[in-house]
Parts: sequence; C-alpha cells; structure tokens
Amino acid sequence: MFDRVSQNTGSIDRPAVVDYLKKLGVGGGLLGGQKVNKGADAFMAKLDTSPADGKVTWEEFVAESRQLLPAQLRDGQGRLNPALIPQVFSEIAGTNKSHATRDDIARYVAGRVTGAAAMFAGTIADASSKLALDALDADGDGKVQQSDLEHLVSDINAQIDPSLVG
Ligand SMILES: [Ca+2]
Repeated sequence: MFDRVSQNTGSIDRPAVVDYLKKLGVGGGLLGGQKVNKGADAFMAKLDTSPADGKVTWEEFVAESRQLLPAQLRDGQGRLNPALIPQVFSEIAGTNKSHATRDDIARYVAGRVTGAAAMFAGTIADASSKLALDALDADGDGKVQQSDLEHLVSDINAQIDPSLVG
C-alpha cells in the first residue's frame, strides 16, 4: 500500500494522497473535492508526525499505521493486541458473519466518529472503508475476512517490534 500511494518515490506527500484517494473512488459528486481534501488532511495528520514536514516516510508509515486501525484493537500500552481481533471483527461484520463488506466497515467507522469530526462522519467513513478494502481485501472480492485483519495486525506488529511476534 505504501508503494502504491508513494508511487515508489520513498515518501508520501499530500498531493500523492489526493491522487490515491481519487483512484480509490473517494470523491465524485458535488462535494467530491471536499471529501478528498478531508481524507488527505486526516491521512497526513495521523501519519506525518516525526517530523511533521509534509512527507510521510516509510518509517512514519510503519510506526503510525496502527493509528489507522480501530482504537478497540489497541491495549493499554497502545499496542495492537491480536487477542482483541475477534471481538472487533464481529462488531464490524455483525455476529455470525464470516466476512465484512465495505458497507459494514463504513457503518462501523461512521458510528465511532466523535467530536469535531462528527460533521464529516459520512466522508470519513467513505474514505476509511475504501482504504480498508484496499489494505485488507487481498483477493479483491469486496469481502474482508477476520484472517485478513489478523495478517495486517501481525505484519504491523512485526515491523514495529519483531520481538513481539512469537
Ligand atoms: Ca514526516
């Protein structure tokens, strides 16, 4: 995903995020430009942190990518805890469902947007669900399985701290 967004340049700047969101189909319609801008702002705010210089490097992407996942997956130390995945997945997909669709993810995200961002809950949910499918739906069938989420979490944990992965 990093390579797709950065277009293999080694870092991601805001225009690259805007291009990427447009390719994912975020935007379109009357408020399309605003949706893409909000999505790009949120992406840069979460990932461009050390330093906040307008570019997201691979190191920043790895260190902060867990911030893009539901807070419910993080333990008291802010680490992604694989044991929390089944509970979160069933909240996203609904009980007794083997997969989550983009609509399921959008509903989950929209229901958890709080504070000032609530004004843009629909936009955030739309952009987030498209990003989630792009990151998680490896076979492109529009469905995300619990195992997809488990793979992503273990990839992120392995990149942050290989000693955490047994
Ligand atoms: Ca940066």
